[in-house]
Amino acid sequence: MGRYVEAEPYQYPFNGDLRPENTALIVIDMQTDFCGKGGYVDKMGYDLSLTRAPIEPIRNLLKVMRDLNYTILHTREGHRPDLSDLPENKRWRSQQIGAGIGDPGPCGRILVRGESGWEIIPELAPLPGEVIIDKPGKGSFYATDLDLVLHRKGIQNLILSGITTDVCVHTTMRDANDRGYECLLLSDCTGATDYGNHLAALNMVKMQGGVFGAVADSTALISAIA
Ligand code: C5J
Repeated sequence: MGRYVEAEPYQYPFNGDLRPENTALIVIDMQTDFCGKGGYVDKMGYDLSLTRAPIEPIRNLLKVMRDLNYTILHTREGHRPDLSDLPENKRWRSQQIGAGIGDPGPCGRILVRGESGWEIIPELAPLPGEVIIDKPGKGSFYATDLDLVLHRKGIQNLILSGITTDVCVHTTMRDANDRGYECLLLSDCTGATDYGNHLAALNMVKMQGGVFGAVADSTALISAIA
């Protein structure tokens, strides 16, 4: 008899093997630049309430999963101060929308490592010992050691939270799925700069019997593990 989360389109994980020893929660890019006043997303003119919506559900889930000794990982999107890891086209596109990566803003240089806007928001600050992955791109595996860290910890199940659902969370989930991780996306612990895109991103996961994994909310996850 296994342990399952009531999820869509199937009970997660597929094999019922859900334990603190083989399961990690990844909290993606909960940085001021993506959900704080004066950050990158704010400068682009998007509604911050959409990317701030997952803060409380994640905070609550972190407490539960930390108490149960699940592995917790965090990611930060950002670039080196000399911008040597910033593709020219990514910079150009950000300038077109008035939030040039590397340019000064109210929270320091936009999406640059070490600046205040790049920091994880205090409400969701990593605890000592929790792994932080610094990534230059949207996916959490690209140009990082995330895969190595997960393998070393014996992680098979990856639970995804953070922002944004349709960009960094989805890119990470798709890549993790291709690498054989069994993925669960949490609908209330994620958010996008457009609500329709958030819903579409959730739907995409559920196609073809769970083409990238499964979707549930944090309440369903907590009732399975608590
Ligand atoms: C974006 C992210 N949207 N964290 N980054 O540029 O989704």
